[in-house]
This record gives sequence, C-alpha cells and structure tokens, in this order.
Amino acid sequence: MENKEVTNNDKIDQLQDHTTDNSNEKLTTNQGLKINNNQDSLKTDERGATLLEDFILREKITHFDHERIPERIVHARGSGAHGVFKLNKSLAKYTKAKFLNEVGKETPVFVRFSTVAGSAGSTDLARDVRGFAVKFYTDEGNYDLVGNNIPVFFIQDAMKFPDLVHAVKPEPDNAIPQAASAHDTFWDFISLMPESMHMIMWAMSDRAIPRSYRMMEGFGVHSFKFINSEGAVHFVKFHFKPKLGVHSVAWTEAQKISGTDPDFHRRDLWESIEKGAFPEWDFGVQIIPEENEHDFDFDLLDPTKIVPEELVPVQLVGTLTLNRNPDNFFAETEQVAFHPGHLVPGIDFSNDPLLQGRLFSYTDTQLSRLGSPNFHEIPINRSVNTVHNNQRDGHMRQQIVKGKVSYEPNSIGGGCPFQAMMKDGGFASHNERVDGHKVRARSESFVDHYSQAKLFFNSQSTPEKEHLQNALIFELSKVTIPEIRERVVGQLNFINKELAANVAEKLGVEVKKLDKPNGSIPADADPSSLQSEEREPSTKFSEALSMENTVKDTIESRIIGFVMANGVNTQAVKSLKSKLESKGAVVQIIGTSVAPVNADDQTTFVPDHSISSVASVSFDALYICPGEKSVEQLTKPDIKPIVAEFINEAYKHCKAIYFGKDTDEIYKVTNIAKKTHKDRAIIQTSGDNSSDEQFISAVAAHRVWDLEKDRNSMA
Ligand code: HDE
Repeated sequence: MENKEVTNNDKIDQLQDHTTDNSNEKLTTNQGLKINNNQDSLKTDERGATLLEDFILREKITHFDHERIPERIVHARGSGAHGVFKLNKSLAKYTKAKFLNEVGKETPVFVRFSTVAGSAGSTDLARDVRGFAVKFYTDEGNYDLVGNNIPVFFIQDAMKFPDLVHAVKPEPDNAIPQAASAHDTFWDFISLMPESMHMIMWAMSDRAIPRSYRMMEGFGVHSFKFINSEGAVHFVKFHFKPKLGVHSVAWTEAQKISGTDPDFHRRDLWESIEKGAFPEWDFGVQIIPEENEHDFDFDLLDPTKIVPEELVPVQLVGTLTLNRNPDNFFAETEQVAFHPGHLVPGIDFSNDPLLQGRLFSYTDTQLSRLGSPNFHEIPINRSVNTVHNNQRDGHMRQQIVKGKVSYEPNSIGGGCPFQAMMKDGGFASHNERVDGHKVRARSESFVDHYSQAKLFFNSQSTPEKEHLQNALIFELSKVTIPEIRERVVGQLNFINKELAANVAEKLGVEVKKLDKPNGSIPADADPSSLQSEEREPSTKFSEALSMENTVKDTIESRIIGFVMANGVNTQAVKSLKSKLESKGAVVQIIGTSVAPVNADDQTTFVPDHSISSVASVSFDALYICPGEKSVEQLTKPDIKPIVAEFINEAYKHCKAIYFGKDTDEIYKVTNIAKKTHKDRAIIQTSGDNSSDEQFISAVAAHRVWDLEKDRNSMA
C-alpha cells in the first residue's frame, strides 16, 4: 500500500467534510425516510383541515423556525475563507510555537473579515473598523489571532467595552441608525473618552472604508508574549500586510456602493478566490525583549498605542494565502468561533487590560450564540490535533468516547488521558512573578491620550488629512446636540489646532478649551496632574501610517470597465484586454444593454453589465473603447446623459479613465472636457503602446487623490 504522509490540510478535509452532495439522491426526512410528496400537507380532504399527525410537515417547519442563531453582538456582518499560512523565516529564537519554527511549514487557516457595528445584513461599506480574525489549525491545537484592520482600539480597559458598543449601536429608543457611528450616542461617549482619540483618527481615516478585504492590513492590536524553549520572554505585536497594498474607496463612493452593491466586499472576496486570484498577506512581527518593556514613552500594555515601526521594525516571516471559499456560509462562516484564548505553547497573553477582559467574553458569547459547550465539535471549529479529555455530555454532543472513565486520576482507564509534560507540548502559562496590590484603577502610564493621535494625523498625506477632516465633519453634522459637537472639537484641539478649527467652522461651533481630559482617570488622582495635552510624540512621523506609501505597482484583480456599443473596434478591445489580463486585472464589459455587442468585424462581446443598471463605483478604472459606430451609439440623446454620468462619477472618484482612439465625442460630453489642470490618470490616446502603459500605471496607483479637488471642481 502506498505510504502517503497525512498533512494538516488532509486532516482538515476529513474533519470538516460533513458536506452532503444531493445530486441524484431522493428527498428524505431527517430520519432518512424517503418523502413521496413535498408539495402538500396531510389533510382530512383536499379542502379539509391539516392533520396534527403530519410529522413530515411538522419536522420541516420546526427546523425552519429554528434556522437562525443569534448574530454576533459585534462583528455580526462578515465573510470568510479557507487558506494556508506558510512560514518563511523561523521564529524559534523567540517562540516554541511549532507552526512558527520550521521554515516551509504550512498550517491550514480559516479567516473571517467583518464590520463591527452593523447587523448581519448590513452594508459592507459602512465607515467602521474591520475584524481580521485568523484561526490557525496547528499541530498543537487551534491558535486564534482575533485582530482588526486598525492597530489600536477605542478603549484601554474591558470594563468600558459594553459602554462603547452600546454607544455605537443603533440608539435604543428607535433603533436608528444601522451600521453607522454618525449619531449622538457614539459621539457623546467619544467626547467623554479622550483615550479613544487615537483610534478616532484611524476610524475617520479612509482605513475605515477599504476597497477590499484583500487590501487591508491586519493587526493583533494587543502586545502578546512569545516564550521560547528556554523560557525567555519577548513581547510581540502581530501584523498582516496585504501584497496588493492598502487601498480605500472615497466616502461618496462608499455611500453609493452601499446602495448598488451592499455585498461589495463579500462578493469581491468570493469572486477573487473563485477566479484563482488568491488574496495574500505577508505576516510580520515586531519583537521586543522583555527587559526593554519600559523603554518607550508609552505603555506596551496600552491597546490605544502602536509601537512605531521606526522604533521596532516589522520582520516579515510568513505568508497568509486564502485559496478556498466555504462550501456553506452558515456552517462555516457563521458558526466559526474565534477566541483570543485559543493559544498554543510558545504564545501567551500580556497584561493588557483589554485583552484580559476579552479572554472571558469569547467563550461566553459562543455559549449564547452556538448554544452549547460543545461548539468546538462543529467541523469548522475542530482542532486537527485530536481532542482527549474527560469533559462529557451537554447539548448536541458529537464525540462518542468509549469506556467507563471520565475522571482523572483514574486507574480503571490506565490513568488516561495523561497530562502532557512541557517537553511533550503541554501548555504551561508563562511563569511570571506577580507582586502587587489589588486595585480597581488604571496605570498612570496609560494617561497620554493625544501624542499618538498627533503622530497618526501628522503622518498622513494632504488628501488623507482632508478625508479625515471631512469624515469628522460628516459624522458630527449628524450629531444633533451642540454640546457634544463642541466637546469633540475640544478633544480634536488637543491633537491638531487647524483640524479642530476647520471642523468647528463647518459645524458652527467654537473651539473651546476643555478643562480636563475626562474619562479614564484613576478615581482618586488629581486630574490636572494627568493632563496630557501638551505631550508631543517622540516619533514625529511614521511612513507606515500613510496609505500613500503603500504598494502601487500591481493591477492584479483590479476591475476595469470597458464601455462599448455595437461597432466597437475589436482589435483595440482585444489588445488592451489581453495586456490587462496578463497582469492579473479583471476586464468587465459594459454595454448599452446586456444584449451581445456586435463589433466592427465578426466578433461579438457579451456584456457583463448594462450601463443603465450598474454604477461606475463598481469599477477601479474605465476604458472608453474606440470604434466610430460605438461612439455614435454612446452619444445618442437617450443614452448620452447616462454615459456622461457614469464617466463623471468615475472622474470624481479619482479613477483612471482611458479614452480610446477617436472617442472625442464621448470625452466632450463629460465634465473632464472642462478641466484646465494636468491629470496623469486621464489618458487620451492615439492607440499606441505608451498610452496603454500609462493607463496601467495609473490603475496600479489606485487613485489620484491629490487631484480630487481639481476633479471635483469640474463637476
Ligand atoms: Fe472582540 N468580540 N471584543 N475585539 N472581536 C467578539 O465574539 C470583545 C476587541 C474581534 O469573525 C465577540 O464570537 C470584548 C478588540 C473580532 O467571529 C465578543 C472586547 C479586537 C471579532 C467580543 C473586545 C476585537 C470579535 C462577538 C473588549 C481587536 C469577530 C462574537 C474587552 C483586537 C470574530 C464573538 C469573528 C468578536 C468581545 C475587543 C476583535 C462579544 C469584550 C480590541 C475580529 O465575544
């Protein structure tokens, strides 16, 4: 017999393969009884009452009535995928976690991305933090890294989490608004919580409206600990950096996408994986020896702080690739249960008080959502390392443990299952010396709330600063209570005076000096001594914080809309299409209807969309295809305004637009014709290679955010 090594991927397939293929099968009840009529209930007569005896109807309806489980209280809206994590550089020096030791080691993963505030059916494009939760199915048990796309958090202590979430969720009296932070209660809370100001800078930046889940960073947020085989401790911060770069959409675009395609991110992830354009991230770590814990002007345990990459560089050590869509959304994406407390030997918690609180919450929430302490037996949650313990029974128990023994120590079962020695992979918490008083208080080292907010703001490019400012104006304009607006402006004033003044002007409030940063001050401290408004960040500027400095040399998986009508020039379409596709871009044809487009030779192109039923927000760039007849069709009076609006909107959203040869008549009907400034992403061609290349690099650069004002002034 062939002796084939069983990989973890094979094990995942076995464990998780509870899939059913219904093809060529007869319909049955849940007891396996074949059903002979699935159309009608059992009645006393054709027109008579239904009989209680109808066990088939009752089974079907009862099951249906219980199809929903409670959605996640936060992060309800999400999408997931399977994949693999590959280690490229050993971290054995720092951690004994086996999946981080052996170069080339591949560990299966399941990743779920999410928004935080909205319900399961809410739009993907809400202005919100994104969850980035990774379950590593390691040989030593499941390790969950339950992070976000923003490296800090709103609050410093778990005690405030329910308050934060209550504040951002729909208001309790009328349940408005859905999936939005732009309302009174959120900003009321924020205005009284200066510790949230660093996170607010991130959440109001374009990071909160990503172009794609595939174009977001991921962060573990808290400091964790690595423990090596000698027991030495290093603090560690986890990072995922997308190979496609970090890109966002414009806020006006996000709002429109929410209407035209609320599943934009879900669809994007699904389709990319289906097409084989597998999303990839570099996995990186920032490592700080335990003895250097206090070397920084912030506290490593404070989750409202980053460790600037200038101080501790990110070492890239692995690759995360998502390569398989779930077979069933509910069974996998909905039932996957993450928990920061799912650890493996070699990784441990720090004393970050937010992380410590999370350690309680996640099991508790699984009990309420999945309804049983046996949630670990659901295929998606199973460990590839088989589970052996004396836990038993409970709702929906799947495992059938043989024998009489369910206690330890025992002699009847030969003492099994045994405790594992550390050398055999037994987990032992880091043996940390603890010496202190029992207090309900916060460390003074947590009290600097503004300096890293300044660092973030100062590190943004001019367009990014403007977007952040506009986001604040948008959000605060929805706040109806003037005092709240004023208090937020007062907080912003501690970060940047110009930002505060600009926001204040648009809100019609004054910049008032707040007496004291409120909120997280130890109860018996003198608040004035803890004010941090004048503190400047020791790192003044960090390149890594600006999306301006992200990857801009790939067009992989960008969606390019080809606008055409009958008579389009086949040769031009085919040539650009193959160039773009050879670089991994996706070309979608936009016709005047979905009827096949007859080109200027015998070719026909089948449109993916009709221009009247799609908006340009669904594309990264446009090609206005050449062809005399096509141009004629697209400028006919009935369709001309639609074409113009379609292109104008792409123009406003700073996208690359390529006008093919002799498409001047279309160009003229757009606002672009009015432009007086130079614009590197508007390409008009004579059809040569250099304009193709110019277009490709404009697409790779994502958007010309620096020209946004010029472009919008043409609207
Ligand atoms: Fe969570 N969080 N969280 N959180 N969180 C949940 O667990 C909680 C926090 C994060 O795709 C819940 O299974 C508390 C920080 C993600 O399934 C719940 C506190 C970060 C996900 C919960 C925090 C996160 C959750 C809801 C403060 C970034 C979605 C459903 C002490 C590092 C995981 C669930 C998925 C989900 C509690 C703070 C990330 C209620 C109490 C900080 C990505 O247990």
